[in-house]
Amino acid sequence: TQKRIKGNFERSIIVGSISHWLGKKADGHTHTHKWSAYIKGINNEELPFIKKVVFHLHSSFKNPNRAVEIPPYEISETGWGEFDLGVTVYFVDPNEKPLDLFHLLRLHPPDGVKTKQPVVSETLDVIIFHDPTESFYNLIKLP
Ligand code: SLL
Repeated sequence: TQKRIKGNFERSIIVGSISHWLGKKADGHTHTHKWSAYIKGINNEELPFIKKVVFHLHSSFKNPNRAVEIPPYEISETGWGEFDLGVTVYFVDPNEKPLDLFHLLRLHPPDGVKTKQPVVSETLDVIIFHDPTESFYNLIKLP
C-alpha cells in the first residue's frame, strides 16, 4: 500500500456555463441558444488531479451523458431550455470517490428578463481530499 500524506487538502474548481442567444431565426428552429458548460481551475489553473468529467444533460438531448477525458473539460450544445446539469468529476486516483455536482444551466439572467448578451453562471466548488496517497498529493498540491 502507498504512503499517505496525513491531513485535509483543499482544491477548488469552477463549474460554469455560458450561453449565447442565437438571434431571431427565420426558419422557426426551436433551438434559441448555444451554450457551453465547463469545469475549470481558478485563474485557469490546470487540474492535473482530474481524470475525466462526465456531463449529464437533460434527457431531451441525444446521448445525454458526455464524457470529456482531456482538458478543457467542456461541452457545447444548442437548445431551448434551462435545466439542472449533472456533472461527475473522476479523479486520477481511482480510490478517490467521484464527485457529483449539479449546475443550473442558465440561458436567461436570474431575474428572468430576456437578454441578447451572453449569460455566464459559475459556482466555486471546494473539494477536500483526506489523507491522499503521496502520488495523488503530488497532483493536488499547489505550485
Ligand atoms: C423542463 N427546463 O423542466 C425544462 C427542460 C430541456 C432543454 C429543458 C433540448 C435540445 C434538443 C433542450 O434544450 N432541452 O432538443 O436537442 O422541462
